[in-house]
Amino acid sequence: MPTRLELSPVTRIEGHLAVTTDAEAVAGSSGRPAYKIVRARCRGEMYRGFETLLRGRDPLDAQQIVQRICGVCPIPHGLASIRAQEMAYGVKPSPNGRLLQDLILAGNTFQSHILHFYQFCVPDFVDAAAVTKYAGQDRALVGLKTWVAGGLARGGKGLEAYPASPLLPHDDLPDRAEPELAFRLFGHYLEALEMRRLADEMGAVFGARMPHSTSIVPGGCTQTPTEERIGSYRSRLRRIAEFVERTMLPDVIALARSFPRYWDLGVGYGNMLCYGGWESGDAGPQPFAPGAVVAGKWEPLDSEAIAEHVGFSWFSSSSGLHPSHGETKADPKKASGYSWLKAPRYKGLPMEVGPAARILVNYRSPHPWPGRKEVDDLLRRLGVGPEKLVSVLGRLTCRAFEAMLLAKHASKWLDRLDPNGPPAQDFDRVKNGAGFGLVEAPRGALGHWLAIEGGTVKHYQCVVPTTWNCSPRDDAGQPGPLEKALEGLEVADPEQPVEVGRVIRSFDPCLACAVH
Ligand code: NFE
Ligand code: MG
Repeated sequence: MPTRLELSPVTRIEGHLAVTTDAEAVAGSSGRPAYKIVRARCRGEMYRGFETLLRGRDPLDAQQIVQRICGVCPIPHGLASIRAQEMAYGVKPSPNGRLLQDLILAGNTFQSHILHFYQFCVPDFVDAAAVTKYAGQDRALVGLKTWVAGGLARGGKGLEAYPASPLLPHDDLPDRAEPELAFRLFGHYLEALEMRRLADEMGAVFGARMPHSTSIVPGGCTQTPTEERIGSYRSRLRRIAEFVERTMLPDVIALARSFPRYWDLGVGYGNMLCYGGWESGDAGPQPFAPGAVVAGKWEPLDSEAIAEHVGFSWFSSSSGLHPSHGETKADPKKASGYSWLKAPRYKGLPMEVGPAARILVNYRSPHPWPGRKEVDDLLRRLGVGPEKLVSVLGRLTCRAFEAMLLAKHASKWLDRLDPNGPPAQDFDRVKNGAGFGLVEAPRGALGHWLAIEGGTVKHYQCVVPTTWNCSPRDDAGQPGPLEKALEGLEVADPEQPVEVGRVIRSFDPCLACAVH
């Protein structure tokens, strides 16, 4: 008899994700009985309605409103809206304007990637109670040890905020990192909080404030790139670059060496989509070019081939529409529905988006890509081939690796800022027009589609990275990418399904974004 396993909500992420899996008993590799997932369903548990509340508003307000879709990745939402407006207004950002927008996005991406690994992912692999056994002198770890030990001495008091987390004593927790690795990762957990503060400060240098920037506008940015601001950004970028290269990437590699079987878990379809997105000015190679990988083969991006299915979503809208005429009609009682996410498909296929998609699409591209040699070096260090990048560990290593790559690009973008040049390009508003903006958010390909009529928003649709990754089944019954990645996964102990959490979190889901 299949066993139903319900994880709701999945903790440590933004918003409400529920995952239901059906598993059957199998002989486990350790000789004990285990459970193998035969099917999984991802459910977005809330409706937000940004696409409908934008209708009838001034399009210039859109980049402010859409940033409120998320506190983790507000900048890509703002920029997708700005790209869509720029297309509608027929304006191209000034060179400074584009660089400033990309530098603000870079700050936001560092913040999000560091958050994902240390705050969301590490607790899946490390039993924090192990820190009570720490005998070294590291001040951060000694502080953490005192805090955890105090909580444990009070019977978990003060730690109740983490009911499902390894901060509570679980001597029987399966498959956890050895103490030495645990000490190392938890020591950096605290440093990561400081790095995230720096990354948000970087965003605020040109973004005027974070998390929701007030300075990004169609045509560029309202903050001028003064020498002082450039210096302020650069000093923080240096520290982030050093942290990513000397701490985060080595930590991810150390984790990979301790849990090598996760190169083969959470694999899924392997179809990858990348919008490119980083296009500062017109000079110099950019971090990622757009494209797709389908059945292992690269192909150019065709944004007309995107459609959203709603057969299994709580929407009564027509299914299979391109987002330029997509609809958002909520139908919470729809019998076939099981999620508030739509199911975006590319040429009818479920596609994975995110750091692994950005890297694999560019790695497989026939065009020259400056990152290819560095990916080869990384793969050599890891002792795996590029096909392994579609896995739990592939997603984690790609995230840290691309943060390093991005830091190098951001440093060059800073060099190209002209303190005497205009930070934005002027433009004329239009009564009627349409456009779309494709960017790369930390979690992957993000698109906003806009139509303006009579000077106000007539139509607005967002297709968001987590909507791609955590989508429900489409009209043809094909599971979404995360649903597929969970199929066949073995769970050693259904009371402690750590494997499921590790696969889910490798996609870095953000449900606040996904349901928008
Ligand atoms: Ni709310 Fe977002 C998603 C990212 S879209 S975190 O999914 O990254 O900009
Ligand atoms: Mg949408």
